This record gives sequence, C-alpha cells and structure tokens, in this order.
Amino acid sequence: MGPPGSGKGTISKRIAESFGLQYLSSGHYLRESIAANTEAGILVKRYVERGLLVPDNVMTRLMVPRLEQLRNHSWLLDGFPRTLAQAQALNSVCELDLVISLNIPYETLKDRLSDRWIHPASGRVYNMGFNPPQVQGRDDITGEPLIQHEDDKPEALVARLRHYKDVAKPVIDLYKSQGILHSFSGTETDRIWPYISSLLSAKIDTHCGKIGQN
Ligand code: G5P
Repeated sequence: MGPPGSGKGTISKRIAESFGLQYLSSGHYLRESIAANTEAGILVKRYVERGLLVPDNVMTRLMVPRLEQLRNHSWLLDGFPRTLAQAQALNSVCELDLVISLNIPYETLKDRLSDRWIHPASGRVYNMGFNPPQVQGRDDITGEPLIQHEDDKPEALVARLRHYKDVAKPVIDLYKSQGILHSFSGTETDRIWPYISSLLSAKIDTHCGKIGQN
C-alpha cells in the first residue's frame, strides 16, 4: 500500500523478482483493459483518467478471479485493496501473510510522478532522474516510444492523493489490528528497499516462495 508515486510498483517488482512471487498490479490490469477497449475498459477509463478510484465491485471482479487462479502459488498484490470494501472482499477469499505500507512525503510524490514515463505494452516504468531509459523517450527492451499517464498530470494527481488519504486509513487500521502491517518511511526507494528485503528474507523461503511462520 502507499499513495500514488510512493514506489509500490518499483518495490513490488523487486520483491517479486527477489523472492519468486507472482506479481499482480491492479493499475496494470486496468490500463490493459483500457488499451484493449473492452467493456470493462470503457467503464473504468473515465475514473482512471481523472485519478478517481474505480468502483469497488468492478475492482473486486477484476482482481479476485486472478487470485483464485493462483491458489497454489505465493503472490504479491500491488494497488489492491485500496478501500475497506475491497479489503473485506479480499479477506473473504484468502488470508494475507503481510502488508507493506509506504509513507512518502507529498513533495517527493509530486516530483516523481511528473517525471515518470511508461512503456504501455509491458508496464515498464522509467523516471528521468531515478531510472532513465538508455535512449530518451524509448523503451530499453523494445525501443518503442514511452508515454506519460493521463493520471500523472497535475489536475489528476491532486485528486489521487486526496482520495488515497481518505480511503487508506480504515484499510491500514484493519491490517494493523490483524498484526500484519509493516510501515516504511523515507524519500528514496533504494534506502527503504534493504529494510523491506530483510523483513521478507526473514519470512519467505526463497526456494519455494512460501511464507514461513517466523
Ligand atoms: P496504480 O497504477 O496502482 P498508483 O496511483 O497507486 O497507480 P503509481 O502512480 O503507479 O501508483 P507507485 O506504483 O506507488 O505509483 O510508484 P512507482 O510507479 O513505483 O514510482 C513512481 C515513479 O517514481 C516512477 O517513475 C519510479 O521510477 C520513480 N521512483 C521510484 N522510487 C524512486 C526514488 O527513490 N527516487 C526517485 N527520484 N524516483 C523514484 O493505479 C492507477 C489508477 O488506477 C485506479 C485508480 O484510478 C488509480 O489512480 N486503481 C484503482 N481504483 C480503485 N481500486 C483499486 N484497487 C485500484 N487500483 C488502481
């Protein structure tokens, strides 16, 4: 969990690669359905473009079947659940082992998102200061053009940050009460990452990607 630009995607990919977990990103699935112009994509487009949360029933229908297909795997969710209703829907189909919450100052979030560029087909994320592409404006692997999300533009960003605060609190309180919440604060992903990595090293058996009891 964490506000837009807090580094959820960047850290999630590191976790998934380092610990062999399946990676599921709600934002990526939403953008994929928008790009494919599916019925669901047309419905969610106006929310995502304005930086508003997609309705809970739509999100739950998008995410829960994917988790059900992964019953025998260990996985990492990025961006879901965002609301208490989503957290309750998730709780009804599985038991979470741990939740990571990122606390990043507002000014840092604003700077990062205005500098973010994406390769739409793969979801690869670049930042002109932090992890720039080898060739400006082009994806490192395919050489295809990079784009900026509509929801990273300043008007959408303010709405996204405000919404995040309002809806995240009850979810964070829920996970705190379950004793599974781990919060990390800072302005640099590379400084936060070693703490997250060592937390997970203590919990995950890297040979099979299973969460242990320690
Ligand atoms: P998303 O795609 O889930 P957001 O808004 O939660 O989007 P976002 O914007 O993708 O989150 P992030 O994943 O937290 O941000 O961060 P990131 O992409 O890793 O990093 C942000 C930028 O900073 C990148 O350019 C990265 O390279 C750079 N960066 C990272 N670390 C550092 C650092 O240390 N230093 C520097 N300089 N740069 C760094 O959701 C999109 C929309 O979909 C809908 C909503 O409309 C949402 O707005 N949605 C949902 N709606 C309802 N319910 C849900 N569950 C939903 N999930 C998505």
